[in-house]
Amino acid sequence: IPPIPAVDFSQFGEIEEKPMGRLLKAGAMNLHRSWLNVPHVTQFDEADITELEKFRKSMKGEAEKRGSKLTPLPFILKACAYAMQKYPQFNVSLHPDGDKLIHKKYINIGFAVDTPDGLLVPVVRDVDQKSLWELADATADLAGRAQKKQLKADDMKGGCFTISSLGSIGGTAFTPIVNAPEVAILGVSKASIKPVWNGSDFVPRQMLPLSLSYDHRAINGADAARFTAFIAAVLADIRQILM
Ligand code: CAO
Repeated sequence: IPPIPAVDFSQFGEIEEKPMGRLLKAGAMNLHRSWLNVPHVTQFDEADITELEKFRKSMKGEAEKRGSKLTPLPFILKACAYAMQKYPQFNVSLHPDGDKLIHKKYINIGFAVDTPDGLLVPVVRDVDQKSLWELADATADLAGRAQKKQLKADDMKGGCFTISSLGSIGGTAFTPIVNAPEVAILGVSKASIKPVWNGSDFVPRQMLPLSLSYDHRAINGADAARFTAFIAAVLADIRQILM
């Protein structure tokens, strides 16, 4: 790759050099490695979370009693785990020899946590076997420990898939970088009320933007479209997980 030429910026104005921290450097290396190795494609979709949000808000009192915080994230984790069961081609890694796919029989999902020192991706284990309360508590615990620099190396290992949620910040869509050797990552942007045509009228619905980036060596575009639409459908009616 042709290197970006060095520039002496001080000739244009005052500058200050600050060393990059260990976490920032490690993150930069991982992202660069993925970016260069993985042929990325991003699939966009929207989930109608109007009913989900009504249910989540109705559980606020119960959450407070339990000392839990029920954000959309546990629901998204659960929907992704369910989609990975239905579409196991998303729960694979490419074997380094390039001849095989390694299929995983467990569903561990990482989620990106923004910290003052850089990005951390703790992993929630066996998401398919955990209740929404357990997922709410596990994500709060991991995110809290990430902020306090208290994560252990094992807390960040063994992920099969990653969720990057910028929903509490804003934006309508983005193209996340696959957390290789995983083969897909779901970006979540801020939900907003939109007019949606129901066949006879425009009705106000709360829509959650989804951006699924995937490794096109392991996953084809039609499967990515089905997988993302399936996550959207599950979030639109979370009762489907019981079926
Ligand atoms: N749309 C609208 N509102 C949302 C939302 C969404 N998609 N997702 C969360 N919110 C709301 C929450 O419901 C909460 O509001 P209430 O208190 O009224 O319920 C508020 O935003 C704050 O949520 P939170 O940030 O405390 O919790 P979270 O579970 O949504 O996210 C975490 C936790 C750790 C993922 C988040 O704090 C974080 O660090 N996000 C940044 C991740 C990141 O940097 N990704 C980029 C990586 S580079 O690819």
